[in-house]
Amino acid sequence: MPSDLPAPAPDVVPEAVMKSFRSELSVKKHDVIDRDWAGGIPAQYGVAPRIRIGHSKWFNLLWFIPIGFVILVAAIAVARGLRTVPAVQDFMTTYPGQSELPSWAPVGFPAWLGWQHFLNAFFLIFIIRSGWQILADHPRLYWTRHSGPGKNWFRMQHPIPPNPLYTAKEDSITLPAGVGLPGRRHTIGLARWWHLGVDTLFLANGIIFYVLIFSTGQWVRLVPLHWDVIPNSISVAIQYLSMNWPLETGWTNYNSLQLIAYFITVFIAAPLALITGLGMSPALSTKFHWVSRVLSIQVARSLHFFVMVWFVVFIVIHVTLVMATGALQNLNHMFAMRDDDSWAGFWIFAASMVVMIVGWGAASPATRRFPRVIQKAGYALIGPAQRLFEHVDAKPGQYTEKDISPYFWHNGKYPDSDEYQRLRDGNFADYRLRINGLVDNPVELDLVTLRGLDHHEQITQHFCIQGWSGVAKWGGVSMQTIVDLVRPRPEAKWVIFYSFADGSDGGIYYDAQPIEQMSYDLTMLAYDMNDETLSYGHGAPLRLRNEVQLGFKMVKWIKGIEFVEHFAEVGGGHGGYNNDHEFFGYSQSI
Ligand SMILES: Nc1nc2c(c(=O)[nH]1)N[C@H]1C(S)=C(S)[C@@H](COP(=O)(O)O)O[C@H]1N2
Ligand SMILES: [Mo]
Repeated sequence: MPSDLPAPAPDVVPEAVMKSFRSELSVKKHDVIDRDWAGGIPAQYGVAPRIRIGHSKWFNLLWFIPIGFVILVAAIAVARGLRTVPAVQDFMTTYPGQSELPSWAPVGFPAWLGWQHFLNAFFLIFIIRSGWQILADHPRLYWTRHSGPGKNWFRMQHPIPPNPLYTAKEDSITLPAGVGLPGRRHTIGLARWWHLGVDTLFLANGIIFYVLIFSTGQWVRLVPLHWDVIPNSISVAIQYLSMNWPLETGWTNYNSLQLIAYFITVFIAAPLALITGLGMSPALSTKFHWVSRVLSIQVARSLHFFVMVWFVVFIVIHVTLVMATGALQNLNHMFAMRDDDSWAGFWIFAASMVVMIVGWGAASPATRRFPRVIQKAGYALIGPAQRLFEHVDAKPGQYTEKDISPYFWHNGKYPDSDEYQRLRDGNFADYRLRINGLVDNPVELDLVTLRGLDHHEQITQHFCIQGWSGVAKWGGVSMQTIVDLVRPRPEAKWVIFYSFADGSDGGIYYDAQPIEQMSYDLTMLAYDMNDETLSYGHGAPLRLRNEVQLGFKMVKWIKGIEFVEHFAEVGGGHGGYNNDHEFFGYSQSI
């Protein structure tokens, strides 16, 4: 208890009620990711990616390698055959592969375009790899917000086991450090800083790109302006596949297939990445309920995955064709801003490749050596947006009885202390919720008293940081009721929730939340779930709900609430157990 607190009148408040749970927090310092990472979580590799066909058949995507090869060989044979057909030859003469540009269209590429092209590629390395790491933390995709057994259409993991207390954390899989960023298992906290942090740079680069292409006329080379791009692109496809390639004229005008690929990348895939990314935000989904009813987090997440697939396939084909269709000339165009066969572009390209390879190789080891730096840098970049979205009060956000999910994942580390076991054995008759800190009326409340307070109910959607979701009905007490009861002092700015359960690494689980959010419509302490008493697995006897935040902030098995000036004075000082131990962040509206 901070010493500057005026002591409460001893005859009114027993000493024990003012006792803080802070002494039970871990003060371990985690400044590297080493063997003990996340409670010594062992590596687990899951299974090769597979997609569901029909009801319950699964297709291993590795089959695409031989199948794709056979299809390619067959397509080449077909294309070569087609080119001997007179009608096809006529068609290809009429549509040689290019749409005409307006006379004012710019020729060649300005230097800013070269820089933006490089930065774009550089940022994508980190965005895609950290995206894979995030996917590996919940290696399943769904089309419905009810992410339960039988609902996934994609998985890199075995079917969900029948064990009712199986957790999403147990379900996470390992990625090698050179593939995922930062690699290993359950490193989603750091992966998100990379993903969201570099996203802001990618977005800024993209906005500058849009402004510049539209103000310089370069846009005209990226947008199909005439319907003839369609027959022209078919013509180009036949030319590529028949191994008799079109004339390279990239300096003045792209071929139609190239144009369509660039158009999709710049004007469809990139904006869709942003929109579907934001579609996974708990705060925005709750606020823009009418959007998320249709485009649920899981639709957003699945589409986000397809955007990634598009980018990866695009990059592979793009780089292959750049190299195969006159590499020196093509590299001169984009890296040296000249249209000749000199080696100038190649050397600038080679230097940029060195930067990318070093960046690729260094990112994971550096993250594991300096995770706090990544946490800080990530927060500096995306934190402003995360804080901004926290202010959208979660109204209207509610669902109806028929939206309730049949399966609701469990997560976290279950309580195993004798103290908790004794309370549970006694049906929580001896349970007391201790609320203290910077309040005028510190209290201890038993469950009978809690159930006697104004009843609050809400049907809301849960967003776990790992990516699964579920809708449940929560019954309990609005946090506003608690605030009215204990009367926080003006200095109280943060509210700490303490659990009976330890975190993965020892020391009790806790989380800090801003006091404003305690007055939000959908912030509550729940003792019931789906009209039944809250189960052991879901946090009995009491858990937090705050629907503008991600799931890890909703402490289960709550034993105490403390109002404080700032979370920096509590535990490891980062605003929550997972922030202290697993490098998560404290504002988790996205
Ligand atoms: N005490 C405690 N509370 C916790 C956790 C935990 O590990 N310990 N995990 C959190 C996470 S990551 C999520 S997603 C939700 C999961 O709640 P559920 O098990 O009811 O689905 O609880 C949160 N509350
Ligand atoms: Mo979570």
